[in-house]
Amino acid sequence: MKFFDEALITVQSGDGGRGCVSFRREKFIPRGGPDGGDGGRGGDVILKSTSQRRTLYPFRFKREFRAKNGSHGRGRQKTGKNGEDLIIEIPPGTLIKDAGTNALLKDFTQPDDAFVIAKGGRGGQGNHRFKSSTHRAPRFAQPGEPGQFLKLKLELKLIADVGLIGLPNVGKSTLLGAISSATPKIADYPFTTLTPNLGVVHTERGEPFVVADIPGLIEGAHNGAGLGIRFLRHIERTHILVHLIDISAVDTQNPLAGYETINGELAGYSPKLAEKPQILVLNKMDLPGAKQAAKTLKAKFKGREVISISALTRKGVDKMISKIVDRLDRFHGNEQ
Ligand SMILES: Nc1nc2c(ncn2[C@@H]2O[C@H](COP(=O)(O)OP(=O)(O)OP(=O)(O)O)[C@@H](O)[C@H]2O)c(=O)[nH]1
Ligand SMILES: [Mg+2]
Repeated sequence: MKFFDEALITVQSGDGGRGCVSFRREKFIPRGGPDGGDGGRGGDVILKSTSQRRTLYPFRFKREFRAKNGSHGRGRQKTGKNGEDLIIEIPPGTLIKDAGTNALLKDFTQPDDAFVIAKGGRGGQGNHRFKSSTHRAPRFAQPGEPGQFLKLKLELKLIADVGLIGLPNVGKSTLLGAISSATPKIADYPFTTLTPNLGVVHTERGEPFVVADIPGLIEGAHNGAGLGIRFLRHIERTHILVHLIDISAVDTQNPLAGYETINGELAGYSPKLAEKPQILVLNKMDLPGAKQAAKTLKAKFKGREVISISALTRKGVDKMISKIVDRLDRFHGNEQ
């Protein structure tokens, strides 16, 4: 199954209606003046972010979007009808780029934001507008302005505050399920998670925050190994990363190997992502031998704070949430 986080579409705003050339014809008024009405405005193409949408999946089936043209002007100074706008709904977190140049046109970081991506053409003026003392019977009118045609690339980057990273099978999805109402698939084999999951964590203090669980990373992911690193884009916008380590899978000969693999893959994807603050969390502390292994590992981290939890029994999980909230608070404090 593919997670639809990219799409190529074309949009076309409506053409303005033509202005009309017409002269009044009424009984007893032999030479009526010009009365051609203006053309209507072409419809705009509007992009709108809405929380109802979570992926770019609908764009798999529909890729061409056209707003309606304005109607032509008519006699008796009747203005043509404006073309209807076309509203395209997208999930929050979508970036809109010019498909040719890759230039960023709009970044939808919030829901319920609307943006006119292609403006409809103006309607042409009818001949009654061109009447003057020297030109009483203009036999011309303006054509409508054509609409705009654009090729767009839509790119979804989920909006989450916290990203869960780690090797496959370390318990990322179990943890997401334990702290939010999300119900990701959990199983005792690598690559259970194939697409990102989001969960909202409600805390006793402060705002709820959003956690993204992404597929596990393995060595060489940035060169395409395993599921690759394409899902890392969904944690690019997070403030902090929770680096989850399965204590029962730590190599006692080389305890930091897995941790370093993950950081190497992050760096291979983007230095900016590698520099994000990480909270280190040891999971599966309920398993036998975990305490001893944790001791060995902690010694390697040389005093760096490490939180021990069991996502399964929830032991230590509240403490971890509290640390996350502290970090997020600090982050928001720094931002101002
Ligand atoms: N004993 C124990 N088992 C756990 C704990 N957390 C997760 N597991 C088990 O570890 C296995 C993998 O858990 P997942 O949550 O699917 O791991 P993941 O990191 O999301 O894995 P991928 O999606 O494949 O990367 C499952 O069998 C879980 O039940 C824990 O704290 N203790
Ligand atoms: Mg998973």
